[in-house]
Amino acid sequence: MTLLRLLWLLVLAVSCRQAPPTQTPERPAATTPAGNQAAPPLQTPPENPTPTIAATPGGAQAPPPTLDNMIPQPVSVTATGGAFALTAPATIFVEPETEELAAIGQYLADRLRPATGFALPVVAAAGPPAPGNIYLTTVGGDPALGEEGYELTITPEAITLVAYRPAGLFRGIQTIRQLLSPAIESATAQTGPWLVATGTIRDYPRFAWRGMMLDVARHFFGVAEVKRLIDLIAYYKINRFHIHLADDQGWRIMINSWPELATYGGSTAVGGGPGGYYTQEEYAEIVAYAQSRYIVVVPEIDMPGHTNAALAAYAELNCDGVAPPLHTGIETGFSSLCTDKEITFTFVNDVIREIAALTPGPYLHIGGDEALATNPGDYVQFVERAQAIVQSYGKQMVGWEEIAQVNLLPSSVAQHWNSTLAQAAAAQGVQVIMSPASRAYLDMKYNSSTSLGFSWAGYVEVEDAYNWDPATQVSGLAENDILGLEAPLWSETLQTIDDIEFMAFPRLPGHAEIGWSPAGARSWDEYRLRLAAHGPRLAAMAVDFYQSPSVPWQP
Ligand code: TNX
Repeated sequence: MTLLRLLWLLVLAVSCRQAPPTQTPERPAATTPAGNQAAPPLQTPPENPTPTIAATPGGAQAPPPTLDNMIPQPVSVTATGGAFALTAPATIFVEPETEELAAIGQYLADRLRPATGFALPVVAAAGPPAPGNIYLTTVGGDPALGEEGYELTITPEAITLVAYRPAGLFRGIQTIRQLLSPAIESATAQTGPWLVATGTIRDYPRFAWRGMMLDVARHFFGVAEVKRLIDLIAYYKINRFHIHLADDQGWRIMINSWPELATYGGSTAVGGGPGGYYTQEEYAEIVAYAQSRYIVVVPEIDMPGHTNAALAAYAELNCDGVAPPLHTGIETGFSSLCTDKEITFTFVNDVIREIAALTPGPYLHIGGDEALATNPGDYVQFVERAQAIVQSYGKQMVGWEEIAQVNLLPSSVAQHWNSTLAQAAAAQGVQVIMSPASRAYLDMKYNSSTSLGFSWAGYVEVEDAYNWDPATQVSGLAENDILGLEAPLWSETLQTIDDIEFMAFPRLPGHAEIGWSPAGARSWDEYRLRLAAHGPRLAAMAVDFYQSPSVPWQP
């Protein structure tokens, strides 16, 4: 019998001897998402922080906890064979006492309270707390862990999460969530027990850019839907949310100096539905929500092509001065801003100025793809001016790989999707984000019977989405040319959050792992088992995911 098994039997023996609880645990008051709100004040620790193993009616069937089923796979994991039991008196201690750390502690408490029913107060600590608690700290954090790395130590007495920077604590919290049983993600009180396998994890990302893109232009998705998606991607340690805010079919953000972009240009969608747009306050709310999850929002206004919505809203942006009708089809490549007119650059400057002012992150994406209706010489001149405008507002320009045809600033970033143009970007010393359509496009169908999505880049089964590597995908691009990867979700065929979830899951966790975990450690045969264990987690989060037959899903 293994040591693990012995310890497990011991935990069960202790828990079975306890009487079942006579009352339902007290439910905490409703909590609001951290957002950009000030962190709640730290609370006083409860009188008796000594842990007891929770009674576990029905818990005897629960499998022993393991450190085996994390996505992304951490850099190093050492199991010690025991278990920590999270119980009702537990407190989340944070050190040092800052608003930022209090908010991170509160975020963890908010995730753990609904299923456990525990109060989980968040309290400032001075040094490691008494047994039975969770301790989140940047004190003594190893600088070698970088911005997002963390070290997690679980003993039978405590869960201790140490990071060099607060973002590392936030990423480590996702690991803690994944080490608890899937029921922890349930929105309603569950039985437990809430055991975490003991051991140590040291972890940090391979790539700085691990993104997802949502197209809100072809179909519009509201603030609540976007926030839900942000929460789901945070669970897999994704750190960039690229939002495609304007395309032929819709302009989705209010620009105060050109209001009809949103009010008219945003008034419909693919198929002729009502469309919609974010007010500047709503966009700022999305940005702050992402920021509280250590996710940088990358806003994209696609130019000079993919601009029919803007051209329809303002006749003066057209070379012939005539506004085209709104576009509700799915064709691309037919629209262009008029690069010969100075008003076009006034427009570009106004749009970039307003969006830059609302966006704390360093990046502004100007699109630049499929400008088939723009003369090539005009394209070069346009992108170079757009790049200078982006720079003048203190931001770095990101563009689809077609921008490699112009002189790029070293700080600009090119996004590979479907050509070898990214090589030209790298040759200029520009870093590349990898979004190869045949692997990373979340709008590609899984197979011929997937009703949503397209198949122009092929079918992308869960295995195809996992089995690629950013550093070997395009010849001539090496690891140090690559900033990271991103999985774009285009929305021509998607109308609801369920549609988004079905196309993103379970491929997105694979991309998250490719971006985070060391390359050498990855294999589909091993990954599919970990992914299988995420089925119940996604189900507990009510995610509508594709149950690929190539994954042995756990019930
Ligand atoms: C190509 S990827 C596009 C998008 C479409 C997508 C559909 C890229 C830079 N352009 O405009 O929505 O294909 O899969």
